[in-house]
Amino acid sequence: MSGKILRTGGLCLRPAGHRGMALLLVISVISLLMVVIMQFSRSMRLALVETVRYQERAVLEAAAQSGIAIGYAVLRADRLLNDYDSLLENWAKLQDQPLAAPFSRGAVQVRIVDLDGRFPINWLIEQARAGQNPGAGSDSGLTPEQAREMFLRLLLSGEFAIEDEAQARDIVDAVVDWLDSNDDDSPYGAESSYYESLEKPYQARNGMLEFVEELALVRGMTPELLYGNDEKSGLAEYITVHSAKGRININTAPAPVLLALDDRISPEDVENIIAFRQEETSSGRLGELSWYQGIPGWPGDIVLDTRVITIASSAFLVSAEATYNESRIQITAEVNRADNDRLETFYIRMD
Ligand SMILES: [Ca+2]
Ligand SMILES: [Ca+2]
Repeated sequence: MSGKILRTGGLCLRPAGHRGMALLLVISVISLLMVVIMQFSRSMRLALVETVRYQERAVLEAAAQSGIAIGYAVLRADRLLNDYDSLLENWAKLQDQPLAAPFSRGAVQVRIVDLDGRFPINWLIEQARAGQNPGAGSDSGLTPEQAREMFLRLLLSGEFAIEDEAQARDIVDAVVDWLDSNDDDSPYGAESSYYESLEKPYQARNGMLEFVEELALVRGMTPELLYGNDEKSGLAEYITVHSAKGRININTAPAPVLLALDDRISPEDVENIIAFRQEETSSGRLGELSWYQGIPGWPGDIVLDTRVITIASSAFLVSAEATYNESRIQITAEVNRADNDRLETFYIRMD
C-alpha cells in the first residue's frame, strides 16, 4: 500500500506522513475503548456486589421475620398450656436454641423476655392504674405510693450507677414529675420550668412513657444509669413501659426487681427465690401465687401484697437476630398477649 493514495468513498488517507498520525488515532481510540470497557466492567462488578448484598439483606430480613413469627407462635402455644409463666417454659428457653435448621442460609436466634418481670415505670402515676384497668377498683395493681417505694429500692439495689439515697430520691421525684399531668414540682422533682431553662429547651412529657429510652430526657438520668457501664447494669433492662396489670411476675423478675418488691426482702431471700424457681422440680409449684412462702429459709412473716405480684404475664419482648456471612439484622417487638391468646404488637423495629 505504501506510496499509493487510497480512496474510500470521500475519505482520503495518505499513508506516508499521516501514517503515524493514523496509528496514534487508532491507539487513542483503543485506549478510550479500554477505559470505557474497564469502567463498564467495574460498574457491572459493583452492581453484582449490590445485588448480592440486596439478596443477602432480603434473606436476612425474611429469616428475622420468621424468627419473630416463631416467637409469637411459641407465646400463643404457651397460653394454651397453662395460666402462669415461668423461666422453665419453652418461650423462655428459646434463646438457648439457635434456629439453623429451617433456613438454607444463615441462622436465627430468637429471644423472649417477660416484660412483666420488670418494674412498670408508668405505674408511678395514678393514670396507669385508672386508664388500664377501668373499674377494677383498689385491687388493680400496685399503687403510685408502692411504685415510688419500689422504684427507690430498685435504684438503691447496688446494681446501678447511683451514689446515695439523695440521688435516688431526686430521680424518683423527677420521673414522677415527668409523668404526672400537672406542672407542680415534687419536693425533689423537676417540671417543664426546669427543662425550659436548659440550653436546648424542651417540655416534660406530663403523660405516660411510650419508650424506656425517653427517660434519658429526665433530670438526673445519666447514660451510665440508664444503659450501664463496665461495672454497673443499665436501668433500661429492668424497666418496662408496658404493663397491663401493674403487677410483677415473681417467676421471672430479675434479682434487683425481686429485692425491690418489699423492704423486708433480703438479698439471701432473693437468692433462695431464684434457686427454687430454676429447679425443674419446682415447675408445678410456680402456678401458685404463694409458692415463695414455702421455699427454704423464707421469713414466715413476709406475705407479699397481691396488688404487687403475679405469676402470669401478658407483656413480652420478642427479638430475632438473623446472621448470614458477616451481616446481621435484628427485629425487636414488644407485644401484649391478651387473655384470648391474641397478640397485639405495641411496636416493632428493625436494626
Ligand atoms: Ca405459661
Ligand atoms: Ca408533670
